[in-house]
Amino acid sequence: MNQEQIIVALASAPMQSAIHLIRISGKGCISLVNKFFKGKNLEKTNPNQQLYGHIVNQEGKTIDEVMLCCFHAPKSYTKEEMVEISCHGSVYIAQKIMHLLCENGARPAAAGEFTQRAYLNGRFDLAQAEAVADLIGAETEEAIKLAMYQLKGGISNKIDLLRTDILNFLSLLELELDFAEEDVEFANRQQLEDTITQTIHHVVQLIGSFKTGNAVKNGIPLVIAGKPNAGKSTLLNHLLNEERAIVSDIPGTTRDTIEERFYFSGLQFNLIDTAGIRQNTDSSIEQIGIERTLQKLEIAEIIFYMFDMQDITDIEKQVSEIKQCNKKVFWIVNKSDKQTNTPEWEALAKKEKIDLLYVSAAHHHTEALTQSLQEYIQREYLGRDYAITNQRHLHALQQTKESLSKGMEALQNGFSGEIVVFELKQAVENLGSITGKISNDEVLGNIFSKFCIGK
Ligand SMILES: Nc1nc2c(ncn2[C@@H]2O[C@H](COP(=O)(O)OP(=O)(O)OP(=O)(O)O)[C@@H](O)[C@H]2O)c(=O)[nH]1
Ligand SMILES: [Mg+2]
Repeated sequence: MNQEQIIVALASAPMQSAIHLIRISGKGCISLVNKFFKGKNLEKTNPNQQLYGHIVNQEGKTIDEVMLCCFHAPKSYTKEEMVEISCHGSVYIAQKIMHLLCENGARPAAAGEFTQRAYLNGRFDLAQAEAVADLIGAETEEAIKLAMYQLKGGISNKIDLLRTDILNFLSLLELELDFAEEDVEFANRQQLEDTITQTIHHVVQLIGSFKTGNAVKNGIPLVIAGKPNAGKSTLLNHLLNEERAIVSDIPGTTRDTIEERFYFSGLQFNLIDTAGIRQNTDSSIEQIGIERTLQKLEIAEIIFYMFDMQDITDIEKQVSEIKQCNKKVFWIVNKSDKQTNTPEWEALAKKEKIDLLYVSAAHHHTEALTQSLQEYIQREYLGRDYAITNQRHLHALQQTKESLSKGMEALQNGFSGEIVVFELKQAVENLGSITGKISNDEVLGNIFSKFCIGK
């Protein structure tokens, strides 16, 4: 991608709307727009102010009435000279203006190219640039909170501190190698071991935070499972507050899985209603549905396992099968409106060492469940100031941990300085790759291509 060229793109969504925003960036873009702007002379007016006028084509014919704003380098998003044109919200008009500019020296921007230029021009580091995409994609309070933290440099600062600590020792060890013949020791071995131990500890904490970060960013897969007729679809409808799934008293009503987004306590869940699990079914379609249920249980992070309070047969078998999934399970006893006496269920709960949550999905009495879910997500997912949300960062941190552990092993086993230096260098490089201190064109291309055009 040529950094010298003027780029242009629609920053608003390409659909009919009240106003469209066209972004133009690159040296000479003010003079380019000025050729087609009827109003003030853009080259002689102050930057950062809204100007009223018209965009006209080469024949002087008006394309649209617009407001525009010029920015001088480096005081713009890309740190380059920029113009932002607000035109009427017709895609056709916006395209005509962009076409006019492209015919006269600009070119269409690639996805994320404005942010890429901002990064290359030093506006922010790579982790912060990635946070811009997270912020745009954020759909919940928590997602915004984590993206904002990263955008403000919170994650980058943590990474930089760890990297600097290791880098300092690395320099001393390299110096020792330079003076190998004199057998000197610049790096205090005990301090080095302590620093590596502490760094591993922090890296492990960051890796652990990915569970929260990923859940917040991509939603938590939550599967409702149980025997046919337990009331799973009734619960789904109640949680979504709409008649999404068919409910009937015929066991085996839900055949295929039903997936919907569900927002709860500032988090997004991928709520999945499934076909009831039973052993003996003659229907091959129902059998396929059950197989899909089992697949969904594998990808679940949380399972709502539902019993019908009036059916206490083979509960132990069901519990043991679901426990094998190794997921967080909420054990729900539904239809509690029909029966209040529960000694059998309580005995079962005690034997199986599980907590039972009594609800009535049909009568919208699910407080026991929602309260328990609330407590769980508060404990497991919320209340963190920061979390890694990015797969790329996670991978780099895992690599860092591996290198540091190997470095430590080499140190403790008295291996040669070269090996320790090699591993610490790997760790420094991996940490640096998160903030973009070390990066290559391929990595950058991959990151920014996931942005929208115009950002
Ligand atoms: N009394 C009572 N009936 C309920 C309750 N919840 C669901 N039902 C009834 O139980 C029957 C089965 O409900 P569904 O929601 O279709 O059950 P399901 O678990 O999705 O069943 P499958 O799709 O066949 O696996 C329906 O007749 C519901 O009206 C409840 O809390 N109380
Ligand atoms: Mg159902």
